[in-house]
Amino acid sequence: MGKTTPAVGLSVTGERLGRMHIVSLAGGIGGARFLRGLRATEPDSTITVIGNTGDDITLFGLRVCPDLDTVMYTLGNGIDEEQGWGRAKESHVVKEELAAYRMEPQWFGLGDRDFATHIVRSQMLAAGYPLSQITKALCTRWQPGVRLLPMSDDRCETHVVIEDEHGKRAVHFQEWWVRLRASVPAQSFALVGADTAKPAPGVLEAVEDADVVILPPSNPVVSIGTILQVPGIRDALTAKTVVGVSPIIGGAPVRGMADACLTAIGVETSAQAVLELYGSDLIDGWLVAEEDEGVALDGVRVVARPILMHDAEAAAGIARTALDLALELAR
Ligand code: FO1
Repeated sequence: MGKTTPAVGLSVTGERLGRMHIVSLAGGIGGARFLRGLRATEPDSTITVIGNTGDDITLFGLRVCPDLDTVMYTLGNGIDEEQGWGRAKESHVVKEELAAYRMEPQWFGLGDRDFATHIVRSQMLAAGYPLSQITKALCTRWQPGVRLLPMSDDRCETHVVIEDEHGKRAVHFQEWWVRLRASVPAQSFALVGADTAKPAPGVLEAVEDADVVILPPSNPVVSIGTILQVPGIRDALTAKTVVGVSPIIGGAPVRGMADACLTAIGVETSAQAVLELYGSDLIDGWLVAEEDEGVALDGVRVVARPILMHDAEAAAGIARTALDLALELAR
């Protein structure tokens, strides 16, 4: 079933030979929480996270990378746990001052501590550093315990085509997601810049070197789907053993607005439909909730178990199951 023989093997006494290399694609909140579980269940393995940068936005002259920051803050213990994004113990004085100057947009909540990250990133971008090196520098402070790579150093932004009283137009993903709360149906998504984007340095090598690849329950359209659109990444992954965790339980997304995104691309909101969206050329194993155990697709091993990440313990258990399934399929 598996397409590669993992570098790890089990010696005759059963211990693991060498460190396992795991690659995981991640979006925002759900992905970051899953990765915390993956790291907890595999403290000795190296984990390379390929982060979505389609959500990135320039505000007040600063480059903001929400999904990279959510992974970095969550794994670095700086996240606002209950919000799932942004910094803990945050204040918003700069935001209030910007509003006093009638600066727009006011609908995106940038906190004072968070601003420092965007100032460092923007200063390094202006000095000519690529996003991958900047992310590495920021992670030196946060020590997330994984190697965090942007999917690309090239600018690729998800824009959303909508039609409302102002006519048909494309808005930045964050405006659709945060200001509109996806209340206006997305007619389509466009990953601006995808056709000329290259995988960031180290991305293809990490996939090539991986023993297994795990897809967290991130948004299959605007997070995982975005990363798969960077030329070269999806092809590299199809050569590996890949196990994904369904982001849909029953007929609803666990969090976020994956249903609005799936509907926009004409895909039903179900664990079966997302598996078919990813395809059996990419997915070897698929974790679904017990209520979805009827999900099936030729060439894919489907495992049903609780997949709600209600706490860190649960996330680690789900990650463990995904990893064990991947190792079994990789043999
Ligand atoms: N999400 C919101 O719903 N409202 C916000 O005001 C908001 C601000 C924000 C600032 C920095 C950041 O890194 C993330 C932020 N997010 C906010 C979350 C963000 O829109 C999503 O996490 C991702 O873009 C989707 O995964």
